[in-house]
Amino acid sequence: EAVNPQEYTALKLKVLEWAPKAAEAIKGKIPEGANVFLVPATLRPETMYGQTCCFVGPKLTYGLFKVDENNYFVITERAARNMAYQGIFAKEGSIEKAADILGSDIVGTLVNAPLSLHKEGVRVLPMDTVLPTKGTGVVTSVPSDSPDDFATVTELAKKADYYGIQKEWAELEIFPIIETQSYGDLCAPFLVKKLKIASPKDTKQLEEAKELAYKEGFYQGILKVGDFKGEKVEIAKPKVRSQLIEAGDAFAYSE
Ligand code: A2H
Repeated sequence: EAVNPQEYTALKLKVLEWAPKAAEAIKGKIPEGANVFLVPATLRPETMYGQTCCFVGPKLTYGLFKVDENNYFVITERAARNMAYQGIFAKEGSIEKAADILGSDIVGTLVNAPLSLHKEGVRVLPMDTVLPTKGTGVVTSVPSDSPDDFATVTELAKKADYYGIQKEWAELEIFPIIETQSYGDLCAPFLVKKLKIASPKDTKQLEEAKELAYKEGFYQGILKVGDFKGEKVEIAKPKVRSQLIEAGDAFAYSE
């Protein structure tokens, strides 16, 4: 655990179509027509244009938590407790859980990913390395700029049957989002190849790739898309974040 509080951007990915088992798990537990959101926590809001899927830990249990009469979040219970004390739920200080849902049952669900160039929505996919002790236990995937995400979508596409998913869910086009001097405009795929990372289990090299990608992307990167196209990442990052928050598509979450 970090000593300093980590300030995340929590993004609201609205459920468009539930996977059958998740639909079963929540049936009759929330009012008809209520909105449900998967809520990943990210440190890189400026990369949200590049979302191609959303990860959950297949073995983790998530809760369906009430935000207000019409809105519910799918997150870990741990994150819900934190949010309850950050003024995020209508009823401050307490949590109201409508249902439990197993991560693997959410896989296949179609969600809307704010700012993503994939406007048709993205799928929820399994990621074995999701930590239950960090963020919300939900991770949005940006394979252009996150080596972890790229290694995972590559593995999922390679072994789609084994993971019980449709191959095309893991093969959405990876658009360039950030231009960098050293690694081109697809930083994560470049570094994964350069460091010969073969799977999400190559944790040591992934750690190094993550470090390199973060430094280069943050301090040297230039946005290639969106309203702040042409601006340095360092400058554009808070602007993209504010835009998401003002649109009601995200909120500040810290732990
Ligand atoms: B980041 P820190 Cl493009 N388990 O978002 C594993 N990873 C998690 C997580 C969890 N429970 N919760 C959040 N994360 C990921 C974007 C991104 C991220 C990019 C590049 C790097 C990057 C898209 N995925 O993170 O330990 C989330 O992925 C590199 C560190 O709190 C979140 O930001 O520093 C980041 O890890 C938070 O990690």
